[in-house]
Amino acid sequence: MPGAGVLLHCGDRTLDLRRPQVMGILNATPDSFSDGGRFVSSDAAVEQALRMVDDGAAIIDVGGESTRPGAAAVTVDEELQRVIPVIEALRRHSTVPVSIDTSKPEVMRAAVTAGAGLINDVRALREPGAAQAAQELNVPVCLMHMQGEPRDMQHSPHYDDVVAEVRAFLATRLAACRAAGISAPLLLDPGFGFGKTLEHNLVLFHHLQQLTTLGGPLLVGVSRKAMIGAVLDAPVGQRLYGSVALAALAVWNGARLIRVHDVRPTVEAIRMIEAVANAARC
Ligand code: PT1
Repeated sequence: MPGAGVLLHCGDRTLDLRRPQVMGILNATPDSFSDGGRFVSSDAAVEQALRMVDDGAAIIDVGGESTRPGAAAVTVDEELQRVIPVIEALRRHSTVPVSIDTSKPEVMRAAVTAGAGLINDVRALREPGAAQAAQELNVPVCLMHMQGEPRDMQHSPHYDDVVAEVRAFLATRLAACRAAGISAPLLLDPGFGFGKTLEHNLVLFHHLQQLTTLGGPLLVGVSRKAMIGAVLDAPVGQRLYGSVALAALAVWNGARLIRVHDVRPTVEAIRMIEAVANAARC
């Protein structure tokens, strides 16, 4: 279980990455929390978040833009309308740290003002104004690798050496963020499923440890993804055991934060990995 173990200060709340932890996924999109119409129900979203906290999630990741393969872009206003009420309600009902899953500087600013303490950006602060917003907001940021854009990223992913290229991308973005004056902690994420074939994902996972030496704690998100569906020939509703297996393997190989839908089973698997990792010869 290699990798960087640190206490992350997320605004007024703390995320203890001295132990591997689970990030609970909260999709603030109408397909997830609709009251039958076009609006996200904050009540239903907060209820699910509180359940994830009870199950052991150390942070809740709120997202209003779907970044699944084929997903269309959303406007700033739409994204704000989805995530801000959920963040505000979550802040009222819990002391858990909140992460905002966005690439838009306007959403980063409004979300951190509403109480989010970490920025999770699948575009690694490459959108115009995003790096400056993150620098000013001074909260930890997760930088993720993606080839292409969600709409077309799975059309023809190509790498000469996926491990070397993802590693170099993360190193370059880390250096660019430091050069832009960002001094808050930076997490790094290989971006499983983001412009990668099944083989790319498996090779990247096999060599995950090579990303632990870049200098930032590693975040891994594989929960219910197509790579599990492809190996198991299973629809999205039958990917729990595959997801938990990969979460455990990721932690064993140095990941510090695992982004998941199914919090309780993942927390239990991680606690067992931790017990073995910490065992001393006697
Ligand atoms: C992730 C991630 C994310 N994934 C971070 N943020 C999604 N830091 C959203 C599929 O192949 O891994 N890391 N935010 C969800 N996106 C996807 C992508 C969902 C691919 C599913 C797939 O099935």
